[in-house]
Amino acid sequence: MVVSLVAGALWAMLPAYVPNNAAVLAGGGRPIDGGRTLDGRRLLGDGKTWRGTAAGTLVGVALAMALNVVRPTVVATLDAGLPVFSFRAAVGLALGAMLGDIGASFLKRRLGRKRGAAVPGLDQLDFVVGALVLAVLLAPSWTFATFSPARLAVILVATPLLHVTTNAGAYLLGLKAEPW
Ligand code: CTP
Ligand code: MG
Ligand code: K
Repeated sequence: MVVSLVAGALWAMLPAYVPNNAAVLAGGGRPIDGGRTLDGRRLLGDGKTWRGTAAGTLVGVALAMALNVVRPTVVATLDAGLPVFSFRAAVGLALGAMLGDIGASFLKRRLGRKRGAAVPGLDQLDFVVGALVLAVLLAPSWTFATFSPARLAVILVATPLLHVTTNAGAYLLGLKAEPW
């Protein structure tokens, strides 16, 4: 029961979790804001690049399609109600996660925080909000059917924990400049 709930919630969010990590690995190159500033501060900063955003989105969508392929095998082993991703849902989750993170950087620069500065709460949930919003816009019935209140509650608790451990791991491996 609980295992099924947690498995379903995390499975549904995986295409939104992976893009940020893929962007860390693929990042670099031209920043999205092209160096532009607003009131003397960068619009987004050098941490938001075209390459990282494109790679993150592609990896997230590809992961959703791969999860659809392995789903029957997983369901046969673990009796859990795992969602099947429509292509529109996959794009909503993956691109939405990237846009949520970009939106947070826009806010951080307006608050005067430099690239890489930690803003607890915002850093851990920006991509969840972005993913859910774009998924609702692109695939409304899929999103409402998939994200039950119970699954949303699991996501709100589990995501910050997963985000903190993944980023600390990436930092220890030398893949990321800061542990958040
Ligand atoms: N990255 C990227 N494009 C994105 C998101 C991330 O290229 N859309 C890469 C960048 O190399 C970035 C790294 O992933 O430095 C880590 O991402 P994140 O922690 O989100 O960025 P920060 O560098 O911390 O910048 P910010 O303060 O704006 O969040
Ligand atoms: Mg960061
Ligand atoms: K971030």
